[in-house]
Amino acid sequence: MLKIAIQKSGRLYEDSIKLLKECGIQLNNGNKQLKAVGFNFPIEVYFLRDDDIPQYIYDGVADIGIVGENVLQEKGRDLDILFRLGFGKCRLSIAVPKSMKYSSGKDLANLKIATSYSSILGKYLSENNINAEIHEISGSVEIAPGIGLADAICDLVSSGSTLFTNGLKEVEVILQSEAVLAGNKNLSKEKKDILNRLLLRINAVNTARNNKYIMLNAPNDQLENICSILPGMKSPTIVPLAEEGWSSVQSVVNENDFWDIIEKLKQFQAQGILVVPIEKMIV
Ligand code: PRT
Ligand code: ZN
Repeated sequence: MLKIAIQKSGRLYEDSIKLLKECGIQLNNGNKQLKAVGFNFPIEVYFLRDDDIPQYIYDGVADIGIVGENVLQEKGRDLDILFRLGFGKCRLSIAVPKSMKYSSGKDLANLKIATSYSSILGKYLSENNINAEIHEISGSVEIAPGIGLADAICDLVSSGSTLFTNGLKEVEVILQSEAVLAGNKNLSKEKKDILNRLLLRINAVNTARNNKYIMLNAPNDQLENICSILPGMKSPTIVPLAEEGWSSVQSVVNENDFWDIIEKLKQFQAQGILVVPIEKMIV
């Protein structure tokens, strides 16, 4: 069995469980026990605190795990990053009180910076030749300047509202992070085989999320134009309509290009455009 560690509760829990489910893996219990077993796939799921996941994988207690890159880098364990999962996105940033004048990293010199990420911050400061003091605390970092414990902070930011409500401004982004699938570097042949099966599924789920299936009707004299902007997986499917001179075109479009393509399709006289989500996509 392949052993995967995921967060027991917290921001990555829901998305991690959802991913396993979308990969067709059913668990005998998904609910806050120490572990669960997949009954239609050879996998065992361990529910842990995110901070412990890199060490468990490194020690081989778990083979792979889902964890934020921020935690992975902070713990500094030598693991493989197998897949960037696209959820749990955030950044690790330095923030200072709104009233402080700030123009560059040099302004951090001699400040006391509170953080739970002393290793990443330490590396950043030394790489940039900034001589600042790191004050390690384990939680509620954002209140440190307000209570006089530190001059600045280094913490995770997503919407920025925590910084805003604490009178802080973001001045340096030192890491962009998302949840990743990390793995032990020395997996057995059997485990690697299971992992490859899992990766095929994760890839299919992720590719599907980033693409949409599109169907439309178009006059035949516009088909060449329309096909030039709808590459599809191999090439678009074209089916004649019952009405003379018209065809139905079906293809796959990437989420990022979506609105640009729709605007062009309208220019090329496309009608009745239908866009539907794709559940799985194996290319
Ligand atoms: O109990 P356990 O140790 O497992 O969980 P935890 O409390 O340490 O972690 P948790 O569940 O809060 O976060 C898990 C992971 O989610 C992190 O390691 C990140 O990879 C990712 N993530 C994504 C975030 C955020 N976004 C985030 N916004 N983790 C924390 N935050 C916090 C941040 O620390 C700050 O307090 O949210 C606040 C800022 O959010 P905004 O939206 O106000 O900017
Ligand atoms: Zn944690």
